[in-house]
Amino acid sequence: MSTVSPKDMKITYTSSHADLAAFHRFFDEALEALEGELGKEYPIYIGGEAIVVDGPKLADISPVDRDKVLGHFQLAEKEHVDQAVAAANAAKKSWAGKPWQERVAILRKAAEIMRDRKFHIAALMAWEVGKNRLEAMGDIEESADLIDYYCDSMDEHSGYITEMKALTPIERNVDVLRPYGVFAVIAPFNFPAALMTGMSSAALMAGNTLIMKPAQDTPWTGLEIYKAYVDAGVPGGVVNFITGKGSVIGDHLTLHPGVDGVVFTGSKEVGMRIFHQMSTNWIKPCLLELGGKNPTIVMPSADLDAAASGVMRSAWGLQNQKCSATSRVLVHKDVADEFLRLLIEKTEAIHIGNPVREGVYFGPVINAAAVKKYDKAVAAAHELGEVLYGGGHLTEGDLAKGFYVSPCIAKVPHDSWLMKEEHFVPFLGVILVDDLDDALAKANDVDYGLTAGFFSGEEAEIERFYDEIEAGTIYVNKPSGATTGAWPGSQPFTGWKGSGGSGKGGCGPYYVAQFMREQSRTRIIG
Ligand code: UN1
Repeated sequence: MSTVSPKDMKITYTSSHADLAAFHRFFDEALEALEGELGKEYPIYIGGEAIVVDGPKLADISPVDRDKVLGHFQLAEKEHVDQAVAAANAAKKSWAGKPWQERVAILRKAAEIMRDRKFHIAALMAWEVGKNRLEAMGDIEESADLIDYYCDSMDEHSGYITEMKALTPIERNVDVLRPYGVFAVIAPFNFPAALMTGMSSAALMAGNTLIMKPAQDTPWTGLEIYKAYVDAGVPGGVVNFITGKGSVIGDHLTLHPGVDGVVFTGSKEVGMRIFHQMSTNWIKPCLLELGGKNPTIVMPSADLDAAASGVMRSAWGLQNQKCSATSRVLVHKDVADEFLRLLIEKTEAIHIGNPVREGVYFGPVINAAAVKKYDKAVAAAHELGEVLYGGGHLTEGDLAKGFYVSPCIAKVPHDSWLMKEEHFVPFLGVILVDDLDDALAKANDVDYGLTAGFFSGEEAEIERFYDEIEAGTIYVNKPSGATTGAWPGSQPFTGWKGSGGSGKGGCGPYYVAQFMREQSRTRIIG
């Protein structure tokens, strides 16, 4: 039996080096312990105070099993948003006034706390999102690594305090990056730890105070991130935590006059609405990561088995509910038959089921609305193209209790809406292309530009892909995930065009700086 400790075991989205027997043992223990915690009620936190809202609660139901109620969360109203914004404003002077090294030290501690609790958080996340074990662990590991990486950015840049050139001998010029004030942090359901942590930790170490709002479907994982901050020493008020319906409190929060900036990951539709509405008297920072319609191109010179593996993993990991997922394949007509045969073979071999169980790769989609979206895409594919694989609901045995659909592969026309819009369900569109010109033109002919994958054995083709693809996070010949698996410090996760707001991504060297505004300080000393 392995002697490795739970904390020392490290899982990333692409790692296969861990002692998996020990991993599953620790995971089983965490799941068992979790059973005793189910069904509790959780408050919101404003200014460090736990608050219970009168009226109905938000039931946190597992997509794996609709009868499994993980917990009951508060449905915050607009007045709670007002209170949270007031608390964040009251706390901003003291937090921004702390030496940056102190903020970094507190946040590094939060990362350690997340690592201490990672099996617990991964276990509850697996139930809450319908994520498989390794993906759930990757999500919380990434969270801790994001914090450390952003802390390293602060250290490397000495807190973004830079001595500038003196124009005359009698002056001293210093450039400082300073926080904006209060940030609203709005996270999606699919990476409820990593995306919440990435956005919030960068905002915090930059010296901002926060109102954190997790997605309606994943409040519990969001709460665990809040708790890690507070337990590490982030004062209540500096972080505030509210749960509720986006339709009730979302706009009130993002458009609040007391909010100085918004950082949001979610749909392009919502992100663009926030962007257009939030700045009235002056321009406020609005950092957006808005999904993708990510292509993978397969050329005749490619290792087709590697290409099929890469597409299989990036199309079906988390049931395609990743902004980074491959949702379009552009395969050269000369190798299309063989590539599709391999892709279908690998898709057929996927273990579908309750993703909380050992060895299952593919679980349910997040909710009933996602099933509807899937049905609409499949119906359109039958009408406009040809469904090659899947397309139905899965209801055998225990699957009937959850939101299960089969992975669907369909040939559909490039100019149909199926190939232009992000569906966020397990639907993969395939088109055949004539050559690299055709592939690049079609790959770029969408509003999005987040990730892209390329499989080719030709150096000149690879260089053209690098230069001409319109996407921020690109991968060549990666069988462990054609377009997925970005990691802090290794792959900045940057959305171009409709996929992002600032052209600088999370996981990258320029991220933290975006949460600050510049101040040039000139002082005459002689
Ligand atoms: C997302 O895809 O929604 O690169 C976020 C990846 C992960 C997820 C990013 N870091 O696949």
